[in-house]
Amino acid sequence: MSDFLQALKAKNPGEPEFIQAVTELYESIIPVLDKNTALRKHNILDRIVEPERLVTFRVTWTDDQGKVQVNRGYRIQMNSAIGPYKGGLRFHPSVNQGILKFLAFEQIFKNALTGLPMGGGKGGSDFDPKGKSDAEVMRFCQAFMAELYRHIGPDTDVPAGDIGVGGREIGYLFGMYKKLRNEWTGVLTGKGLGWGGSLIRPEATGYGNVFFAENMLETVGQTFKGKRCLVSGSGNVAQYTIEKLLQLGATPVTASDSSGYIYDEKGIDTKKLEFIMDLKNNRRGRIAEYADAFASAVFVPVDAKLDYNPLWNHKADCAFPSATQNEINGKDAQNLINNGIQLVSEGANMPSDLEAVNIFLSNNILYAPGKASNAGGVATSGLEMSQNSLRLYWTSEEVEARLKAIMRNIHAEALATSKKYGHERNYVVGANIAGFEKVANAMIAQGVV
Ligand code: NDP
Ligand code: 2IT
Repeated sequence: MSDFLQALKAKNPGEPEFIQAVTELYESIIPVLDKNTALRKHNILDRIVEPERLVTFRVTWTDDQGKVQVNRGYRIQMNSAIGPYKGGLRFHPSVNQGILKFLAFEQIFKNALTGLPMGGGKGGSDFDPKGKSDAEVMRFCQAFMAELYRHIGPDTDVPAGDIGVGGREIGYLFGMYKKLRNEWTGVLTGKGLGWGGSLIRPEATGYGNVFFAENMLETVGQTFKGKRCLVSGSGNVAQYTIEKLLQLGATPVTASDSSGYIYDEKGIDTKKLEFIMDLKNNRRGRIAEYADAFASAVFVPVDAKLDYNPLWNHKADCAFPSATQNEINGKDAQNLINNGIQLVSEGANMPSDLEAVNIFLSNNILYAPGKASNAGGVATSGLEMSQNSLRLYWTSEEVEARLKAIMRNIHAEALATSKKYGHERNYVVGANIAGFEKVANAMIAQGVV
């Protein structure tokens, strides 16, 4: 292992996801570091892995039984070289500093790839929204913002949603920010339509991922028509991935949540997708109910004894992991390959572990890392910021056209960069180097700060 990675590990104990994310980027950029002496002179590598600022705070709120609850809140302001810190908030019991640091680190390069002026950040809490009443979620969001508000602002740091944070939570967070600051500004993205939100922002991550995958298929003269697709997750990203796949003539056959997955051999059609959206967004139920509602589907519960996820062991052409980090391990990747997978495009952040990534690359399938393929969400957040600053709204056609163009540019840039560095069609190398160069050049230009 390199001295750099060894020192990183020693300095960031107990943060395996952060080490994993940095390792993947570092291995891609070695040729750039070797060639560019300015990067070494300005010690960009050691600087870029250190958060500019990391805030952690107590969040105290009262549950419906009158009991006082305590959670831990975080905001990681990772890099502001090319714009205000930008990135989501995650509310999930697994949230810790290492997970948020990996997400904030990925966000730096993803945001750079969009071509919009956004730095990298991430935040959240170990709060678990599952099973909480609306009133409890509101009180938690208000307590969270009562501290966070002093660290953010439309030109400083602009949070958005991620796992466990959707339109409802953004509404409560925004309301509290506005009350505390007495100021209506675009300080959060993912706001509701009619109070500053952008059309297509809810759809953007899933749609963007499918656009990216469509661009990859184009390079081999293919389309989505008739392709069977595996999708994991059943939240925001998964839902709109399925929607766009249907519009393009593909057949999505799976969806999942943390209790298991459904496999629908006839395919998830528009009506069945409506069922999933109502189940997850309104009734907040479990995906198992899908198999009760539709005879063509089976539900497979999570089996902790297995060292692979059977969702990835079905015959399919394309896969869209859209739940969480490290949901595809080496065995899953091999199962996908054995079942003839042609394309894997990541909706989630870092859903494939390092072994899985290497298996995809060595089998020469079309493989898109999340920082390129899921950038449509944050890109459309950037478009929401632009609309808020202009104090006007664009139509859904206009926003979707811009999103599509941004995804096309990211694809073209990652592909061209992979070629330039002698790894043609390796989108990992292409995206990592293209994102890194933009941020590193800005850091060099701005001096040692
Ligand atoms: P949601 O909260 O809307 O949905 C998350 C989905 O993933 C749910 O089905 C959830 O199941 C499942 N899930 C979450 N954690 C786990 C886990 N530990 N094990 C198994 N299943 C799990 O989140 P999003 O759809 O917004 O986010 C999904 C992924 O996409 C994340 O990796 C996120 O970082 C990434 N992403 C999101 C963007 C956005 O704009 N929202 C943008 C770019 C990336 P359950 O309900 O049972 O917990
Ligand atoms: O991981 C991500 O890119 C997001 N959760 C979206 C971030 C944003 O600011 O829209």
